[in-house]
Amino acid sequence: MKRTNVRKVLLLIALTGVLFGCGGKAGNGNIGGVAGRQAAHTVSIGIFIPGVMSGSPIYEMLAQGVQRAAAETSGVIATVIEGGYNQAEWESRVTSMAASADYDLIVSSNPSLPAIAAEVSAKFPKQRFLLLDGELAGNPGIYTMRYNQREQAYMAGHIAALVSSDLWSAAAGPAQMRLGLVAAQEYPAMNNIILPGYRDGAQAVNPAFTVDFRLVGNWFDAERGAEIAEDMILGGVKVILCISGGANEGVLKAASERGAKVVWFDINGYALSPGTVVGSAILHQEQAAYEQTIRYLAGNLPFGSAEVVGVADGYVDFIEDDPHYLAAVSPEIRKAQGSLIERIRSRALDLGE
Ligand code: RBF
Repeated sequence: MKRTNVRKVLLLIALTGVLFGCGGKAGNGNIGGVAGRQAAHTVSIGIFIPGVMSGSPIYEMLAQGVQRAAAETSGVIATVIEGGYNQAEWESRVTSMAASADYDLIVSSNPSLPAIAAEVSAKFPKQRFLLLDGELAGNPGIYTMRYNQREQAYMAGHIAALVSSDLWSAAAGPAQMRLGLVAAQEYPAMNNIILPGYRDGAQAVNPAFTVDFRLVGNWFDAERGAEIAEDMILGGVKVILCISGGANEGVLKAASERGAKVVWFDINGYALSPGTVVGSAILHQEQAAYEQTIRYLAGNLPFGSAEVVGVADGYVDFIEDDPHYLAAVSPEIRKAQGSLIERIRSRALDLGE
């Protein structure tokens, strides 16, 4: 995978597209399935949300980025379609979108979407897909851009371990060398990338750290999220990473009531509970969605290819300059975390993908 300055290239492409007012149609070989549509000079984009927007910033950022690109380009409309929490229905929802031929491009985000899009693509080969947070190479109808979530989770585990060590100080036993990870469900990116990345980041601080990994069972149940977090905290866990959509709210509440700490994922979460949220390992998904949509509208999205982007490319990050972070975490911890981030950013530390 080519990981050279993807961001700079994308910005250049974006700028070119905007300067020349690319509305998407002219010379755009990548627009398919629009033959019957009469609205000349209109490009229609369907944003498929695999779940619901509320409580899942990764989806809010997706929609915002695509809509920003659409708003800046004349003759482009973008429509949000929420797929809901029943994952068994997603393929038929996306099939209907393709069958309607209403959308030149279907945009979505989630590791399960490439397989769904491939099924739909076999039936509707002219339909084009732009998929973030997932990976599939070689399908001429599909472009994917996956984030390096090993880096994201590693940074989360590193700050969690630093903060936990600080809270327990000396004389920590096995129960004190445990960090929490509350996930909504299991999926390959969670089990094979995020969980091990989180554990490895913690073990870079101290090899004795282990992870208490638990599942909510859905992406919305805040009460269940709170119960799990409480149980973890009673067992000695002081710092919890939560990746469970709307259920994160419950984890945050339980932690703040019991003096435990939380690491946030995907967006800046410090202000949600100042002093309780001690880290934010984020994705620049709004920017990615914006840039890739602009790239599509300029006729330059390389369908068939799969890109992976990380910290050094500017799409994965850890927020170090938020006043709540400065207030919540000691200078020593910030220094240790900052040096890790710098090593990843400069590629001195290569964590793999
Ligand atoms: N992340 C969310 O924030 N909200 C969701 O509703 C959501 N649903 C998902 C459903 C499936 C089947 C999979 C595989 C992932 C889902 N994710 C969801 C996780 C998302 O892709 C990503 O891993 C996390 O947001 C962490 O970056």
